[in-house]
Amino acid sequence: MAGKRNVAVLTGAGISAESGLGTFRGKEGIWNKMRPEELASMEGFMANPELVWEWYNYRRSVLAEAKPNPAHHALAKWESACPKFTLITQNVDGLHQMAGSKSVLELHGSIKINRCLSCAQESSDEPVRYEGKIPCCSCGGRLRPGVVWFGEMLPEAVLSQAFRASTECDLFLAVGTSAAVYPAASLPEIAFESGALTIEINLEHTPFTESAHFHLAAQAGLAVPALYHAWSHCNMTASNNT
Ligand code: BJW
Ligand code: ZN
Repeated sequence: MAGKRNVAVLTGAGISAESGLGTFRGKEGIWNKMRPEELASMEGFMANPELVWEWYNYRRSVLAEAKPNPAHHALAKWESACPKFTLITQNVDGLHQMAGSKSVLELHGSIKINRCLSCAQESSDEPVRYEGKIPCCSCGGRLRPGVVWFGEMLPEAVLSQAFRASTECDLFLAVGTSAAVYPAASLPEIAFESGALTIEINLEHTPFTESAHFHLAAQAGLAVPALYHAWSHCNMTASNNT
């Protein structure tokens, strides 16, 4: 990793697993029990808003107790130490920011935000709790979580920054993502095709594994701090010698 001064990282649900948050896919993933279209699409929300709010409120309550783990902390340190560092996350949990990362490209929004279906106003007040009725905006419109569901567009400016960083970086890490959901899943491939050194950290193989230069079959909480130490060791040495 010596000389790699433009680093981009894509994180997924697996990086927060060691903080006690559930993943979508994989052995313990929620999609083993529920259909994604039921919980993470506008059609699912329209058909059963109570169920969808119940799920998001459950996740908000788990998140209220959750803390960033060593992988989140290592990425925050990496950002401060690296000349050009882009952190791209598919997660909506805010744990990167809680660990001290200053700039985070949130591809799929934030679970802490509510958005009104009528006036589109966003609020990040105390999480709305589903208590038998669907939360409403002050305009009377129905609120939804401020996340990106299947079939919805990702925030355009955020996505284009993520594409640019993946194209321009010289080291790309894919951490705890099944690389199954587009357009996020195209970012590691773009980095690989653009000539970056690509490293995947995942307990399981993914569609990206074959293209990655290295696949580290390890927990993110162990592998990311170890990689950061290795990177900082060889890059501090390199900069001291020049
Ligand atoms: C560990 C670990 C540990 C565990 N250490 N590792 C091109 C081709 C095919 C389909 C499409 C395409 N373009 C668009 C689509 C459709 C669709 C899509 O991709 N479908 C595929 C499933 C086939 N994409 C979309 O609809 C997207 N929108 C879009 O493209 O708009 C344009 C458009 C609009 C209309 C028509 C056509 C195009 C939007 C996608 C939104 C995804 N939303 C969700 C919910 C967000 C809100 C919420 O959190 O509730 O995002 S779904 C869910 O999946 C969530 C995640 O961010 C996302 C990715 O999951 P992630 O992060 O990878 O987690 P997991 O659980 O899948 O994997 C965890 C991994 O960690 C596992 O591999 C474990 O092994 C590993 N792990 N513990 C290391 N300790
Ligand atoms: Zn409103």
